[in-house]
Order: sequence, then C-alpha cells, then structure tokens
Amino acid sequence: MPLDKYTDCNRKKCFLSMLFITAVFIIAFGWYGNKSIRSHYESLLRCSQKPSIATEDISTRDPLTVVAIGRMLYDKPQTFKPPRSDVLMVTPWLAPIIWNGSYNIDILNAQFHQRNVRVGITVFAIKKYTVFIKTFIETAEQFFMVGHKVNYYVFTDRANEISNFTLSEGRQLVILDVPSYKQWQEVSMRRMEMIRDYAYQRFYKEVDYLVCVDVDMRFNDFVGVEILSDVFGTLHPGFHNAQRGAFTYERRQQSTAYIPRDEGDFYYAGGYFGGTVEEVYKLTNFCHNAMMTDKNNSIEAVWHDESYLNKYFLYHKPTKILSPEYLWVNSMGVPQFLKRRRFLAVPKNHSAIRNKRALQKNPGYQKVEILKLL
Ligand code: 4GW
Ligand code: MN
Repeated sequence: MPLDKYTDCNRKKCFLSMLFITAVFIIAFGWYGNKSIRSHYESLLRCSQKPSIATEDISTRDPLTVVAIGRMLYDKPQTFKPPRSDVLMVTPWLAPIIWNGSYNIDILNAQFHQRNVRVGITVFAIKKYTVFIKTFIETAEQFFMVGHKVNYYVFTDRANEISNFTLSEGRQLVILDVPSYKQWQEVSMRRMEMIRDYAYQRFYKEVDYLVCVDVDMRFNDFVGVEILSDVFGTLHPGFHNAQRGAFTYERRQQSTAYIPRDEGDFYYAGGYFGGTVEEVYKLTNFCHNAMMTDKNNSIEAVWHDESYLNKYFLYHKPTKILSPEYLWVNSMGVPQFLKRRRFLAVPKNHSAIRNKRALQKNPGYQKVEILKLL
C-alpha cells in the first residue's frame, strides 16, 4: 500500500475510531453524571425525610416561642464610650459586673422571653423569720422578674404562718416544709443542703434558673433577667471596695473554707447567689460537703455559709457579678456610684427575732452588729 494511500486509509480509520471513542465517552459521562445527580438528589431527599436533631427540635416547638426578636430602636453601642466609667464593669475573667446603665433591659427581655425562661427564687423563713415573708413577696411581685415566669420557693417550718398572696399571671408560690435547726448558725448553713436536695429532686423540672436570697429583705427597684447567668454572685455591700486583706474570708488553714491572704477577687455576700439549676446544684453541693468536712473536724468557718461560698467562687469563678445595687443596707447611706437600690435589708429587731444568747456565743457577733449599725 502506497504510503499516501496508507495514510489516507489510516486517517479515515483514525477519524472513525476517534468518533467511536468520543461517543463512548459521551455515553459513559452522561450515565455517570445522571447517576451522581440522582444519588445527590436521593441523599437530599433522605435528609429532608430524616431531619437532623436541631431541625426536629425547632419543628416540634410551639410556633409562638420561635418568633425572632423583632425590630428594635435603641442607641448604637459606642466603641470608645463605655456607658459607665466610674465602676468596674468586667472582671479579669470577662464576667460582667451588673450596674445600672450598663445594659439595655429591652434587648435582654426579648432574648429571655424568646427562650421562655422560668425563674425560681428560694427563701428560707425558719422560726420567727416568717414575719419577713409578706414584705418580701409583695415587693417581689412589684419588682422581681416582672413579665417572666416565676416560682417562689419558701422553705419553712411554719407553713401555717405563710398567708395567701394574690400573684400575677405566670407566678406561683410553693411552700416547702423543712426542719428547723436549734442553732441559728445551722439554720443559715443548712440552706445549702436543702437547696441542693430540692434542685436535684424538683427544681430542675420546674425552672431554668435559681435565685437564692435572704428573706429579711425588700425589693425597692427592678431586678430582672440582667442578673441571670450560669452562676452568679453578689458583691457584699460592706466590702465592695475593700482590700484583699480586709475581706473576712476564713483564715484558719484547718478549715476547708480557708483562703490565703494573697488570694481573692471580691467578697461575695452569702445572701444572694444563683445560676442555672445545675450550677446551683454544684455550688450548694460543694458548700454543704465542705461544711460537713469541717463539722467532722470540729471547725466551723467564721461566716458560716458565706465563707464556703467565697471559697467556691475563688476557684469556680462566677460568670456574672451583681453590683451592690442588688444588695444594699440603707444604713450605709447612698454613695454617688449607687444609681439604684434594688434590694434592701429590712432592719431587724434583733432581740425580738433572734436568740440573743446564741448570738453572743458567736465569735463574729460583734462584727455583724457593727456592720449593721454602719
Ligand atoms: C440568730 O439568732 C439568728 S436566727 C440568725 C439567723 C437566724 C435565722 C435565719 C432564723 O432564725 N430563721 C431563718 O429563716 N434564717 C434564714 O437565714 C433567713 O432566710 C435569713 O435571711 C437567713 C440568714 O440569716 P440573717 O438574714 O439573719 O443573716 P444576716 O444578718 O447576715 O443577714
Ligand atoms: Mn439577712
């Protein structure tokens, strides 16, 4: 075969085989492409038939609670203009300290309403302290978590002395019958154990957050969801500006509440702490166990439950701290930085309400009385 013929023929063969190969490729790709699109589509279908957990959760929720936060008008935050420059507004571990003017309650209310948050507030009214309940509840109705779901948990040994209250919608009062202890120190300290036990048995089913406070108090201004966080403590009004060395932490090394003089952030008040039910469980469980260890070693921390709380907060830092606006004593006057007095101590007639002999036996007695007279 002449070369040119050969090449001619070869060209034809080559062209035909190229055509054939191209056709095979087109068919093969078409089939594969179709298959992969179909399988992708099938996987999409599978996804929509079996939604992920997150999708499922949203779809089963009450549609009213899934509403987004609507359009709101408020002043833009200013990068170089902090709303307060006279007070510390954040701790070195980035927990906010709550002062008037530092937050927008409308934004916070919208966020907490969206989550349909339920708040439990615990108070103890043992023996003669039932006299404080009326003022406590009545002022709480006016100022505490207004517009949110609230359960008052009143721990008492005198349920018959707790009168009926007319409460706003979404709020209820639960009386919890508890034993009273002979020694007043124990009355105060056993609060940790009782809160722990009820958190474990009951509170976790009924509320999201717990606020645990003294009963010898009255609300005097609004206290709302701005206080809520995983675990929060409150600056003790008597020590809000004190030096470390002046904090009345437990200083005896034999006690589980011991804090060395070169440690400590703040002095937290025993009469106001809280957080999620789970975090309050952990806190109260720690404090109660520490107290029991000390009891077995015949030692009791100088400021009872407050000393153990301070120890807990030193090594489990609170995620929010309430300023003294949330716990104040009028006898301390009204300093410039205090724009609101939201929760005030009710002056006590000590001899009428307390067992004086027991008080005089307490080494810290004089200090309490002095603080109260300030
Ligand atoms: C001395 O005789 C007492 S009795 C000291 C406290 C007592 C007591 C305290 C009581 O007889 N019944 C009672 O329910 N409590 C609860 O413990 C009550 O909730 C009270 O607010 C809390 C702490 O006691 P307190 O308010 O008297 O403590 P301070 O003076 O530190 O606020
Ligand atoms: Mn008190």
